[in-house]
Amino acid sequence: MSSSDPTVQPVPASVVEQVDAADVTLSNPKRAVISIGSNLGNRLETLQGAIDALEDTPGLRVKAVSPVYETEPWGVEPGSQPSYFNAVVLVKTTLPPDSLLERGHAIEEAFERVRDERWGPRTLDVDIVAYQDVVSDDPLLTLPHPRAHERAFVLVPWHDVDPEAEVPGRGPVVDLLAGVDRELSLIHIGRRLG
Ligand code: A4P
Ligand code: MG
Repeated sequence: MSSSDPTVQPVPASVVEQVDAADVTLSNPKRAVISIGSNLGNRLETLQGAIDALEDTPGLRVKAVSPVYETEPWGVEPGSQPSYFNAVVLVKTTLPPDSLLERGHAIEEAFERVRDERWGPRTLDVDIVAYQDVVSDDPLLTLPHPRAHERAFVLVPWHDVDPEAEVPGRGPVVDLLAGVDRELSLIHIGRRLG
């Protein structure tokens, strides 16, 4: 990674602690699925930076990166926001779910994401789509992500990198895909990151 990379940042002390604590389980990493999205600034560069930052996370290995798709903003008035670039990243990690979320937030902050409105435009959104088979309705970290099963911009790239994937408690991604509106102008922009 180059020294000008904006993702170079100290790993939070709490994350380092968690990794140290998890040391004995390093041989037993957990699978997690992460969705990354950007609809402000240089979207492709931001997604690449997010992947680099994930790769630089202690206790985390990036196993696969999906193709990038250009997608219409979900949940807002059509035409009111720029389109998104979205991708899905499969990782293996010894970080527990809350530390993974914390790391995701730190990566968002490295890209100067401002949280002012829900579903507002953002330089970077990092969502934990799934963590092993964990099902939790904790509002701080709901697993699987409560809207992942109805979002083409998550299901399509996820299926690309893992055709056998299942959303815990919801069923196979391939079946869920049949029920989503693919019209979300999912444009495969023909770039591979990673
Ligand atoms: N949180 C709970 N569960 C999770 C999880 N599984 N992963 C909490 C990540 N965060 C989770 O999120 C608000 C809070 O959700 C976090 O503090 C965390 O504790 P946020 O990122 O601060 O705010 P947000 O993203 O605006 O809200 P929200 O409800 O998480 O929105 P989504 O579901 O993330 O949707 N359209 C397209 N085409 N592509 C996109 O990527 N993304 C969104 C954001 C909307 N429309 C989009 C896209
Ligand atoms: Mg989010």
